[in-house]
Amino acid sequence: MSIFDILIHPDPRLKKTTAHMSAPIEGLQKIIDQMFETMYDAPGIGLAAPQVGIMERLFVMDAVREGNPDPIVMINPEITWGSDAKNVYEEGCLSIPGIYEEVERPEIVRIKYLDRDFKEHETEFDGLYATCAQHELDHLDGKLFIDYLSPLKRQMITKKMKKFKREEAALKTRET
Ligand code: GNR
Ligand code: NI
Repeated sequence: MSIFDILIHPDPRLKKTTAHMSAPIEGLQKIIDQMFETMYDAPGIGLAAPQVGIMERLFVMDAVREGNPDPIVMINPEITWGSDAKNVYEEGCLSIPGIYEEVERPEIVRIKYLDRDFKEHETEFDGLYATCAQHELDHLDGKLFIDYLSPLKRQMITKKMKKFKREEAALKTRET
C-alpha cells in the first residue's frame, strides 16, 4: 500500500467544489484505504479527497486521540442540523502545515452521509468530531480554515506557504 502526496495551499484544486458522487467511483475501496493510510501517516485526524488531488465528495476521519481507532468514511455528507451553541477550536490543516488558528463553528452537528458501502447514515457529532467533520466538509466545497480569518492574516499565511513550497521544490531538485 502506498500513501498519497498531500497538496499544499495555495493550489487551485483546494479551491474547487466537488460534485455529488452518484455511484461508487472506480477503485473507491482502494482510494479510501490509501486515504486512511495517508491520514494516519501524516498524522492527521481527517483527510478530504481534494487534498490528495481526487476531486470527489469524500473524506475520511478518525478523531480518537487514544485507544481503539474509529475510522469514519463520509461520502456526500450534508449537515442537516447545527447547534446554536458554538465551539472555538485551534485548527490545523495538512494542506497548511505549521499553521494553527482558532476557528468558531457549531458545537454539535447532525450529518447525513453515505459510508464506504453507500449505506446511508444520519449521526450527531460533537467535540473534536464535530469540528473535524465541518473542516473536512469545507474542503469538499473548496474552503480552508484560513478563509475564516481576516484577509490580512490569510494573506500572511498564503505568503508563508508559497515560500514553504518554493523551498520544498528546491530541496527536491537537489535530491535528483
Ligand atoms: O489533522 C488535523 N487536525 C485538525 C485539528 C483541528 C481541526 C481540524 C483538524 S483536520 C486536520 C487534518 C486536515 O487537514 N484535514 O483536512
Ligand atoms: Ni484540512
